[in-house]
Order: sequence, then structure tokens, then C-alpha cells
Amino acid sequence: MKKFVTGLAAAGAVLLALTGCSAAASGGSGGDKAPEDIIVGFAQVGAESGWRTANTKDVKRAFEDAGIELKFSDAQQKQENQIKAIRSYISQGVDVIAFSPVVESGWDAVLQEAKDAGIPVILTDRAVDSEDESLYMTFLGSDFVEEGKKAGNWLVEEYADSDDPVKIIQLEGTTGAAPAIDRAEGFAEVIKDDSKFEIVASQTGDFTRAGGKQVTEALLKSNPDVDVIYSHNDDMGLGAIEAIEEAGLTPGEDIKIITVDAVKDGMTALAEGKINFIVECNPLLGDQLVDLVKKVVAGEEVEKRVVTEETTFTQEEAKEVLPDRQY
Ligand code: GYE
Repeated sequence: MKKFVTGLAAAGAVLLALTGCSAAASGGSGGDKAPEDIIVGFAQVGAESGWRTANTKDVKRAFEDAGIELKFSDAQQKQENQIKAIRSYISQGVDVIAFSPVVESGWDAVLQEAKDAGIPVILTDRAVDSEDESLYMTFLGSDFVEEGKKAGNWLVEEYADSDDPVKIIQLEGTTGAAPAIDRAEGFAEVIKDDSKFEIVASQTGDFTRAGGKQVTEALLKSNPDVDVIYSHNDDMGLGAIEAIEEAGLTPGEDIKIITVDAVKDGMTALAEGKINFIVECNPLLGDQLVDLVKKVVAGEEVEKRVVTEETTFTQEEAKEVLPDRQY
């Protein structure tokens, strides 16, 4: 039996050599490369938020722990910078490219270039809208629609006993980004069944604190009687808090705030009662990414979609977990 298996493996190796086809065409760069021989190119979105900082730190840590070389680039939230970085990784002939697409659309051409070069791609954190799923190996990240639904469910429960209208301002993430599109969609789906909920204004704050503050300042002027702010991330919510306080109002009381992420600054504001509810989005994707890289390089099958597990936090829960919060 053993002989047969060895023979088969040898036949496989000959076949690969004959066809000149590396396993990369079907996914991995083949063989059993030692971690120190693997090179990964990672094209990060930017450094727009606390979430992103924690994500970058964790990815770098995980690759260092694994002894895998990581080439890292920061696209400063610009798609053309990410495309440039990916092209450079292709020309350097890295083993795997991982990236967190700043927006969903417009990746097919560069993904096709990676595929033609036999370099597998792993989507990390954010999705692309490419119809051809063979352009990437897998997508590791959160279910953003689910996050939006969790935010909506809290709101529905919070106002369950009231028939008064509930006016909502939505602070959107980066226009065209998967988490902005999906968090809006999930939230809208949950609140649509009750006509007392109305999104009176919805604008992008680009996932930054400064953006959240600026948009809130402007929107408070046109909507002084708003009840709730639903922010697609903590940072924009923290910016909104500043704008609300500067307008002489009390965040968390005069205007309720729901955010997504659960980074330390957000959780602190939640514990202080300035934010009312946070839906968690886990940035610690490093170890799972390393795992997927190893599998892809070894030519092993990977799930097309790997969803990270997440929870939600009320004020009491935030107080409990804050002392041990890593990020
Ligand atoms: O929620 C936000 C960041 O893509 C999940 O990007 C990520 C989002 C995160 O800027 O804070």
C-alpha cells in the first residue's frame, strides 16, 4: 500500500513537471515550502481607524510569529495605490497576495493579472463584487450585513414601547466599501418593518473620526431633532460625540449612538454612556490569515468564505471586558 501511494505521488510530480504547470494555477504554488521560504504581499486599505490600526498590528504580528516574510503596503484609502501595490507584488513574484479591498468594484483586471501569473489571492476583511470567483481563493472577514442587522435589532428593542417617530442619522463608511454597503443594508432591512423609524439623513464620514465629526456638525444643523445616530464604525461615532457636545447636547442621552467595531476608544465611550450600543467587528484576523496562506501554498483546499465570530456590547458588558481589551 505504502509503495503504491509513494508511486502515485511520484507520478504526480512527473505529471506536474511534464505539464510545466505549478499548482498555483489551481490555487497554491505547490509543494511543501517551509514558512521561511514563503513571501506574502499584503495591500492594506490605510490607517483610517482604530480598527485598521489593530488589524495591521495583528497581521504583522501573526506573520512574524509564523516566520513568514510579509511585504506590507498602506494604500491610504486609495484604490489606485492598492492596485499599484498588487501589481508590484505580482512582478516580485510573491507566493500569495492578501489584500483588503478599499471598495468592492473595479478589481477584475488586476485580479486576472495575479491569476495569470499563478499567484493566489486571499481577500482579507473586505469583499470584492467580481462575478468570477476563481479570481480569488477565499474571503476571510466579518459578515457586515449581519452586523447591520444587530444594530437594527437593538434599536427596535430600545424603542419597542414607543409609537413616537424615531429620527435617525446614518454615518456611512467609505462610499463603495463592502462594510459601508452591507452595514447599511442589514440595518435598513431590520427597521423597514416599522414606519416609526426614519433615516432622515445618511452621509459618508469615510470611516474617520474627523469625517464623522464634520458630517455630524452639518447634519445636526439641518436635523436638530434627531433621536439616533447609527455610525458604521466607532471612529465616526467618536467624531459625532465631539460634534454633539459642541452643539451643547449630551451624547447617549439627547441623541443615542450605535456604532460598529468595539475598539478600546469606542468601548470606553460606551462604558461612559456616550455611546449606547456597539456591534463587534473583530480586527484580529492575523492567525487565520497565516493559516489560509499556509494551506493555499501547500495546494490544499480552502473554504471560499471564512466568517469571523463576533458579538455585541451594552454599557454593562463594555465595563466588564474593557480592562482586558487588547485593542
Ligand atoms: O469597521 C472600520 C474600518 O473594513 C471592517 O474598516 C473594516 C472597517 C472597520 O475603517 O473601522
